[in-house]
Amino acid sequence: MKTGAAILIESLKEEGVEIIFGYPGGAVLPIYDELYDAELTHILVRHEQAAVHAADGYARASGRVGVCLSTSGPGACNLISGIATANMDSVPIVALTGQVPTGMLGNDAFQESDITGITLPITKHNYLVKDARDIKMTVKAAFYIAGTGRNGPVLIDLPKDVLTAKVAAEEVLSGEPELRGYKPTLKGHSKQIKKALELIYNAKKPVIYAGGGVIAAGASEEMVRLAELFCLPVTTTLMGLGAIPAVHPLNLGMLGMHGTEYANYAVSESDLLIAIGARFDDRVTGKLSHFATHAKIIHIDIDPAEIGKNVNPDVPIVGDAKSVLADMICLAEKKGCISEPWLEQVKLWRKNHPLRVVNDGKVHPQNIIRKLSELLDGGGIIVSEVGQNQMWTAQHYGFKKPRQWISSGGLGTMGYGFPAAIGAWFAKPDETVVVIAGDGSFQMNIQELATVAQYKVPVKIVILNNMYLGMVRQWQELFYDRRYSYTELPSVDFVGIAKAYGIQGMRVDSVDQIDEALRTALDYDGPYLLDFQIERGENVYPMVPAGAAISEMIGKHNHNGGSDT
Ligand SMILES: Cc1ncc(C[n+]2csc(CCOP(=O)(O)OP(=O)(O)O)c2C)c(N)n1
Repeated sequence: MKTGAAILIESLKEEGVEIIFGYPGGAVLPIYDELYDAELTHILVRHEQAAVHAADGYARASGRVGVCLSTSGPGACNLISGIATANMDSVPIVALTGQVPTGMLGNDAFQESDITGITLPITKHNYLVKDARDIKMTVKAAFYIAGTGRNGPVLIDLPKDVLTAKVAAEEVLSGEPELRGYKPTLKGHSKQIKKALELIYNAKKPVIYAGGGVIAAGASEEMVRLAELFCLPVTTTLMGLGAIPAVHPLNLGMLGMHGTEYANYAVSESDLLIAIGARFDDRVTGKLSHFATHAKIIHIDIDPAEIGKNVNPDVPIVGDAKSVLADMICLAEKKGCISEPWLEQVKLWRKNHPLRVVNDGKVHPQNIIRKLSELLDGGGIIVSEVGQNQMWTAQHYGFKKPRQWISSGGLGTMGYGFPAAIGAWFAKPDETVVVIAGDGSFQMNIQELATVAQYKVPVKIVILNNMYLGMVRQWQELFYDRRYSYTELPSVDFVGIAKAYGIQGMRVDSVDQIDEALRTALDYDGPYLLDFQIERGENVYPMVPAGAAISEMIGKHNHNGGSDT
């Protein structure tokens, strides 16, 4: 006879789970009792929100399913923004929650919350397990659903009596779960693929618009090969950074609200947009009716629900990006560079409209990120928080490969970065993991300094400290007449706080300290916090105001390469 909790742990191990991020409580005591001597690593975070973000960071860095565990009621509710974050960015996680005993469900019992009801719209699927015999099959199905098709979070709610129930081994349901109606389409339709190639052959101003789906599908190599075959310029979304090396001559960087000017011009002028694993998010398209108006559109996506959601493509292809692109490359007739004048035009835009960096002896965040990129040679795993820090990092770090860049894109969750960096390090302990944070975001999960100290997680924490909720302050400056309503943050002694947790740190307030400070942190054998006092009023440019066309940027250059604003 085995308890439900024992079956759960066994099932997790069968799925190859090696690490769980969690926080205990009454409803999950049976699971914690099993974990006491299980051959499974459990990381005790200091807030359930950090558990789910860590599981998410682990999943993004490794490509495997991340797992988190919380108790019922308040514990489960603390997972919500992390589950929603994973859902918006299609990250495979399995969240395990405790629940009150089945007999008390619906009674407003102590620490009860209807977590399957609450998370229904933000999970790919969720389960309330009412019988211990179902645990194994449920775990199997959950991992399968989370990690196939368009990846996403799955929640399993486990009532306490189900966890303590004893079941004979032969009673445990096993085998392959039957998932009626769930059959992701992996292979693209060959006729559509041929049509797409025809459009490419005939294009004069083509652009690839690559999203996070390229990285999720492991399709970067194929994407770059297709681009090289016909010399197609590539722009990526925030989530697609790393799909093509930053230094690749065809790479235009990010597009959209804080994209490069040249990417936004290229997309606006294009006559063919090849969207791969991207979802035409409003931060990318700006005013939809003005987005790529001259372009025919090919849309490749694994999720049929994405096709036609925001734009109607001329050639829709449902399938796994890796498989579709491989088929395209196979069928492609070699035509060489299809449009030299277009490449020349794009090059000219790039030359005349570069991202701006200022070297005036002050501490500017762009320079810090460029220096970090130089010192790590574009390597490492770079995790960001949300706000200006995120956009500066996206713009200026020279990412080389997929799964190097971890950031909350769709939901934009402050407090995500620090715990996600912890999870990423557990996935890739040989990598240098750096979290770049705003002073506001960092304070949202600052308690995880304790977790870092306890497990000696050698993450490097780079705070771009402007003593503001910077991105909101930027909007207030530009669109609310400089009325800085509740966005100023008082100075915090972050180094002192780090020290209190037993973590080393340094405050940096002059430009000539930047290089040495970064080197010190990177060389240090353990976690290290750098508190950079950056120019307080610095903005992220260029910027497409909400609701404008992406070619209408604030902070752009004039066409000779000089400054407009
Ligand atoms: C949980 C959460 N609350 C509020 C916001 C809205 N928001 C977006 S950016 C931002 C300011 C971020 O400030 P900070 O972390 O200091 O970073 P900075 O922009 O200064 O780099 C806020 C409040 C959010 N994205 N997430």
